[in-house]
Amino acid sequence: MAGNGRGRVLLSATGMDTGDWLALLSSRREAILEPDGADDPSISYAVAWKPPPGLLSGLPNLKAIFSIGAGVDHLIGDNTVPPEIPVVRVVNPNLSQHMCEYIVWRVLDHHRRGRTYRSQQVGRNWRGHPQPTSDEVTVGIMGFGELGSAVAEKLLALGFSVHGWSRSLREFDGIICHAGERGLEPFLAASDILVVLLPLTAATTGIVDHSLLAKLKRGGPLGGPVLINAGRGKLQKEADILRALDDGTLVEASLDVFETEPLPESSPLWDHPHVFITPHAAAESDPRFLVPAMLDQMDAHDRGEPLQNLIDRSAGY
Ligand code: NDP
Ligand code: OXD
Repeated sequence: MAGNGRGRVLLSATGMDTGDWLALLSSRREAILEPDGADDPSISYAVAWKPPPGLLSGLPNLKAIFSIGAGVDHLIGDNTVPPEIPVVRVVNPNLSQHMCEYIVWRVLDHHRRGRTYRSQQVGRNWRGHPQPTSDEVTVGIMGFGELGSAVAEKLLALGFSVHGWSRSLREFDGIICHAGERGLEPFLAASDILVVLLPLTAATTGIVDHSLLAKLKRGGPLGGPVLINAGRGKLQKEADILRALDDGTLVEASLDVFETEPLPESSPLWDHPHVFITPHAAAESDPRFLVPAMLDQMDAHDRGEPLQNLIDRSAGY
């Protein structure tokens, strides 16, 4: 145990700047930055993003793992993470706000013909196009959880029709909800813009393929279906997305996540005129908002209170 009688926190974050995370964690608890702390019996909690395999199984008194992201595929995919240790994921208004901003930005850009007008500007071309209203456009949100439902609320307020798809059937005012395999086809058939906010699990890997895209609504007011993926890159098959864009199955795509990240320079997605790319930047975890919430949970757990936002290992998210 640390000097004040409370367990230490181990921070392990691959591919990220850890300075602010460590400083904020250290403001209320003793915190150690990996590679220090391996096998340390004084560590009670780990705060982790893509930790090195084996690290978390070596901590004899670990009480809980806090994922630095909402997605936990970085932990679930590592079979050295001890199955009996609870995993807390990020559910936070700041993260939801960032994701809402990203999705609303991309939906409106596709809806208001951003690509067409940007390319016209290059040619100094003064030409207007018919503009549907938002209520003529249906946005289908695939993955209707914390982020999907927050996004749905913003899109509804803008007047879009919204459908949601999840594993279990949800109820949400103003939204047509679908669930499971049986609900997938009607959900896709209603969607002009498909927003993917699913977690990456065994059941969702590669789900966004050509056959799925071919089931999206045809003949809608945007000239064809649009894809926005801010969930995980391995949900999508990029070769299929390119084929769908080239054969007219899709008209445009906004992609924030990729099968391989960073997106390799050789990827044809970079040059595709109908693809808009951001570098997994839709909703970054901001330690100023997330660390205090993690520390509060650690304190509450030490007092014997239950942890919030635990993942379901068997479902994989
Ligand atoms: P949640 O767990 O709250 O929601 C996940 C949703 O997906 C739920 O509605 C769930 O159904 C549904 N779902 C899961 N598996 C299936 C399935 N097999 N079939 C149908 N529906 C399924 O997650 P969040 O909303 O918090 O986050 C979603 C994902 O967003 C994260 O896992 C992460 O990958 C990604 N993300 C990306 C970021 C970025 O910057 N690009 C930032 C943050 C998150 P049910 O409601 O029945 O459980
Ligand atoms: C997350 C992410 O899962 O940033 O939170 O991708």
